[in-house]
Amino acid sequence: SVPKKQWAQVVEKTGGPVVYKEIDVQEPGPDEVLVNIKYSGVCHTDLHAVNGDWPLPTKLPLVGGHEGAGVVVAKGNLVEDIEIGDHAGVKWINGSCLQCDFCQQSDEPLCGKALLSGYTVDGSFQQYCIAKAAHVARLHKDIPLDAVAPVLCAGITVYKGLKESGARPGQSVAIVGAGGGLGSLAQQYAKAMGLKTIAIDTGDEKKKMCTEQLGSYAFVDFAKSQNVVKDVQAATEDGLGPHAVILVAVNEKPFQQAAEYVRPRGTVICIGLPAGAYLKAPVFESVIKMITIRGSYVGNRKDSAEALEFFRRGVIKAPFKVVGLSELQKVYDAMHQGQIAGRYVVDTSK
Ligand code: 8ID
Ligand code: ZN
Repeated sequence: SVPKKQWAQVVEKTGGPVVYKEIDVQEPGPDEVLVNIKYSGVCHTDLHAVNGDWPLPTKLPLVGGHEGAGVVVAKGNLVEDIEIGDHAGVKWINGSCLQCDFCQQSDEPLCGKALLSGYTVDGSFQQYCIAKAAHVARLHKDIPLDAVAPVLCAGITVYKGLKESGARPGQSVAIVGAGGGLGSLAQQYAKAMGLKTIAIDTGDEKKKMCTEQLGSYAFVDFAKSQNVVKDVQAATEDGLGPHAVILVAVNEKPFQQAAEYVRPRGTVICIGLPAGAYLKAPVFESVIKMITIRGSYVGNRKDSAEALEFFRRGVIKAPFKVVGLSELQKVYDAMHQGQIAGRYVVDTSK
């Protein structure tokens, strides 16, 4: 049976810190499910939410988290296609109207009424989380709930971004911010899609992870390199630059550089959301190289199911570390310092 009280990490004021405390368990509405979250990944978006980095206010008090994997324990009376006991994932898109132009074309992330887990509605840094049944990710029971958690945002987002890039098997993709959560999964999805990856990030731990564990054939250390643009181009076979660039760094600088090193006809995909940042590209080179620069925002329900299926097949393996939910603030501190290689996952029972 579902308890009345539960442990959660609560943002009481923008800027933090998060407060670990007991709060009430909510009841699902008619079109909602209640998921007993077992594990949740910690995304840099959660830290942006704590810090109020973006021009979009969060609810307050707020329970963050949007990579929540667990078990359905209650459901509303309109929910027919998911059963109590099923495994489910709470994603960034908690719900959407399902009626607007965008929802009708399965661009649900663009829905003006989209509910955002851990941002405009309470998310997965609690033991019992509500999500709209239409959007909750269905997880096969043979999928481990700890390892799959990061796929629920990071995996879906980079898989979608790679599709949006139009890169084809055999081509090369630069992953900028490769040592972080999204970046580590991006290398695995790219590899599974037959792409070659150049990892860009900093430090020996991330270099080792990217080249020895995640399959990148080259690593450019942005802090050590004298000229990132030249080094990235030099890392491609013919020196003309990668066919696509996936920007998942939390820093404005690489958003200013990517158009310079991407290959002619290439595509720059912007995913990272550094506070107050602007895109900048030289008009001359952008025009004569015929480059494309586009934004990519999570994924729709089908992208999500596809990204999860790659994971279920065992072709996506990215490192993660598990700590108790009670230790979330420590994870944020390490993330702020750029010290996390891969992803942290919190165990809501501790
Ligand atoms: O749908 C979306 N567009 C979406 C979905 C999910 C997350 C966007 N995001 C955004 C987050 O809000 C965040 O801004 O993507 C960004 C990356 O999230 P993350 O992967 O969870 O962050 P992380 O684990 O902290 O990794 C960031 C990496 O960037 C590197 C850091 O060293 C770190 O490994 N980095 C930085 I900061 N500056 C860099 C630079 N100049 C850099 N790497 C290369 N060059
Ligand atoms: Zn996220």
